[in-house]
Amino acid sequence: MAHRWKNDLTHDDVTPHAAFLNRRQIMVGIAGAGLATTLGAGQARAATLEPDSFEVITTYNNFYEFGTGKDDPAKNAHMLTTKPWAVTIDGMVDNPGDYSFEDIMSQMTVEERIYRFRCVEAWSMVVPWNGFELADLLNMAGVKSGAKYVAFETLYRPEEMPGQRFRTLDWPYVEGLRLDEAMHPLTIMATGIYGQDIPNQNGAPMRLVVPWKYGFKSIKSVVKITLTDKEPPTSWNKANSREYGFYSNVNPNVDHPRWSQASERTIGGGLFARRKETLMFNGYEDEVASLYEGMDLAKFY
Ligand SMILES: Nc1nc2c(c(=O)[nH]1)N[C@H]1C(S)=C(S)[C@@H](COP(=O)(O)O)O[C@H]1N2
Ligand SMILES: [Mo]
Repeated sequence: MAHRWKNDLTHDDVTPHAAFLNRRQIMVGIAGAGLATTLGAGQARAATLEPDSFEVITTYNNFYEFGTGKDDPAKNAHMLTTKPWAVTIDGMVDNPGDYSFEDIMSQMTVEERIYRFRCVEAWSMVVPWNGFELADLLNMAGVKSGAKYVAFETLYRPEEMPGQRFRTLDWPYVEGLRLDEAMHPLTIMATGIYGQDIPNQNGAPMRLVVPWKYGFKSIKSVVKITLTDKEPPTSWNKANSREYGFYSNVNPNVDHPRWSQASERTIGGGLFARRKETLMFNGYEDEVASLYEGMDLAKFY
């Protein structure tokens, strides 16, 4: 069974990104000194991951609401106002309603999660998120028995999101998870990077992060969460169902129709960044493979 990541960090422990390199060396040092056994498995593994810089994570983005270029979100996302912000939680829940960002944050425990992040376009980075487990938010709303899926929706506000004036995608951006995927302890709602509020271009004020799935599942700037008994539509599947399925688990053995998924280009490594082999479930196989036991992963891509 998947472990719950025991992390003693709270928002008070946040590390300014300028100091992060230092701390990263400490973390690697701990692992090297053999003390990793006193940490949870996830943390021990995190200690060997090298996060990308704040600069890289916040300037190389996919956020089509602000344009399709990788540098468009960093240029345009300042137009987005994120205060006030509310998330509607509805459908098969005991306590449906509009929850303000502040109300949610007052009830959630924020911790740091250093995760691999793998885009379906075959690039990847390692990101130090701050966030809370989605399960905690869903439990706050009270999931009714019979609910099987969770649907998510991004803000629709073309005045502030210039990309929404073009029909690149059918707006608003929507995503979905099976309920057990949504409840998995690795699935988080991220509200920060490097201990800072999450920048608009990365999905402020709150975005999903599902580290074993291709990046497009990690929907940004969420305004609506709906519990349902039917598999919800998802944006990239609607745009091209042959190329993008509902599950979209990272899988080096199932190629995209137009390119291989066996390896990935690491962003932020500079000129000498080498391609690295893509890992099954993006390296989270021990934690999540049981969710898909007996499923044909080539069919349910
Ligand atoms: N609303 C919304 N969410 C989105 C996207 C988007 O265009 N719109 N792009 C997705 C894709 S393809 C990726 S790879 C990640 C990128 O997240 P990052 O820019 O924080 O690295 O966000 C995902 N979430
Ligand atoms: Mo992506």
